[in-house]
Amino acid sequence: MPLACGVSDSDDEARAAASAPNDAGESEPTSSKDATVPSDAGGPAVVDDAAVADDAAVADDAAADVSRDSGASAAPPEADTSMDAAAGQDSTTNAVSFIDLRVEDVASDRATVRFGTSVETSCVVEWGLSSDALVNTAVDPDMDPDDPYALDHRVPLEDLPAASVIHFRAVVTTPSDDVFHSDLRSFTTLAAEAAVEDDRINVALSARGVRVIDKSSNYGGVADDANWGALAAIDGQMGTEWATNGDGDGAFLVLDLGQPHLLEAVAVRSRKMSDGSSIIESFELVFDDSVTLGPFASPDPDRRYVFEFEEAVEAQTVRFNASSTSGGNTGLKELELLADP
Ligand SMILES: [Ca+2]
Repeated sequence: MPLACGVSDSDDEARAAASAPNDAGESEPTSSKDATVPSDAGGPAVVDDAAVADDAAVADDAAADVSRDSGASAAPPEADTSMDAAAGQDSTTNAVSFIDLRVEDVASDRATVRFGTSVETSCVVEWGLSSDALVNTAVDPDMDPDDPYALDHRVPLEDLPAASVIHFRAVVTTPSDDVFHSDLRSFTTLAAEAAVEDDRINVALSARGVRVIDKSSNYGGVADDANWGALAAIDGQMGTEWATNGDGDGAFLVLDLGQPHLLEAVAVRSRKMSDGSSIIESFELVFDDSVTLGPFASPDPDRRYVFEFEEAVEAQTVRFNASSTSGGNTGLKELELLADP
């Protein structure tokens, strides 16, 4: 597909250019930013300031960003345009500039990358623990697969390691399939808060053979194992989401755990969209079509709620019903059912 082609072509160039100066210890714009931003990153604001200041210094236009993307910081912008053209992309008149690329809401395990583009694009953010191994890909939850192009982009990164330097860049695609990369950036996640010990296991994980036997819908009618499909609610990752096709309060999901379990608690985190819709604010659970518990209030989609049952419930099938929502493409980042091992 066009995105993959474009990405891989300039990947090698960007990585080679980005890693060489690091190894040599030279002070080159991309590597010095990469090295200095995390060191004084006491919090999101510092990262933003540093990033914005750096942008301003090199002129916040398409040439600067695309230039740094290809790593040819000493080369004139024309060289980058021709580089894209050489990769089979006619981007001479379609150069995309990245506007105010920044990191917000940095926590111990997550952060949000935000930026604008000068023309409408679809986007992903590639991230990793090393600038030459951006092995993870995060998407914008607002992105409509049928019309994914927008000027403003908000990409949550989830499941990040605590107290770690996260390297990332934005990759955008225009409607004509031209691919552009932002410069490499980095930030440092916060130290982990003292975790409450919980040696129970999540028996709702798809990796344990748990099946989705019914659901209200998947966004766009996709398969359960596709992006936005129901299995994304039980894959153990906050970075993936099950989204319904506008089911609002009618969202539901039914799991077959494979065998009866004595369930002690449920953990839930809703999805959310930037317009405030799609949040499951409360829900109930129905066990083996007989016992109903809830509603449980889960109003903050940035939080993983854990609800302890007054008495453990033995069940093999569990139905999750949204009770109240903010409407729209409601869904879940993750649904966990906790039991003793
Ligand atoms: Ca998930």
